[in-house]
Amino acid sequence: MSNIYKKILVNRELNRKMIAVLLDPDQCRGIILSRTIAILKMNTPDFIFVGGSHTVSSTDSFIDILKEEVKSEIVLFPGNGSQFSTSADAMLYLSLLSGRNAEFLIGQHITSSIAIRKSNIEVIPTGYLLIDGGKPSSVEYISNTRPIPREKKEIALSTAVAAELLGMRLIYLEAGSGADIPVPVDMIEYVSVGSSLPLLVGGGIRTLDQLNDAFDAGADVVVVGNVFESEPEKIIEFTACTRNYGQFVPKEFGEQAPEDQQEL
Ligand code: 1GP
Repeated sequence: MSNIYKKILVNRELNRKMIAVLLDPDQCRGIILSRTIAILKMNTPDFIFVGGSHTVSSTDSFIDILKEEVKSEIVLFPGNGSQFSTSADAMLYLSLLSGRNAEFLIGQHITSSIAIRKSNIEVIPTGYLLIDGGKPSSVEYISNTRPIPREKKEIALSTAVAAELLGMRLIYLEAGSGADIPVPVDMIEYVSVGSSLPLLVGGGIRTLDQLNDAFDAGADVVVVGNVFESEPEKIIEFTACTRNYGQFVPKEFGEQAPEDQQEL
């Protein structure tokens, strides 16, 4: 079994930031998939997340293709229990704690629990918090829940601490794929300081400044998907920026990470 959670904890301890490239099997197909794989072969992000809130394509075959071609660990980011795949290295076992829809708090988990237990997949219980990203998100629509308002950082923190007390291992602050505006940095900072779990942040991050802002505010892993669907080449700069985060890199090194920053 993989030990992706341990890798997150170790990197967090060393203040090494991580990036997850999110691929939705429905969106990443044909020529875009080929270009994306070619780039991922040369630029290995810490993780590839696979999933989507409304994915209908086969997760299994998509992961099998990726595993033949790329080295990154593959983590399921399922929109529902049907997106489970034994081909992945790990899965985020997501509970949509910002909402009050029992189906996404526990229902989908019951549907998939026996199959997950029989598999050899690493399961990472994750408190999933949807934050208002400036426009209605697929998660909001599909789950029929409301996001936490952007200015309510106290609610986000209380929810994150509840996740911690319930025994969850990660917090994911999500503005929704393609959000107009990412999770506010003051909310990331508030949750990061007030809770002790590793923090994933995603939704609407399109630029290196936004990536660095999320890291500066306390995100341990930033998840980026949408922008790579139209411009997979951006994976190169996002991966390099993450590797070099917080380090002085002399110009002659270009985008090559110093040896002591190579991944675990
Ligand atoms: C969505 O947080 C992820 O679940 C990534 O969001 O697709 O907007 O990068 P984007």
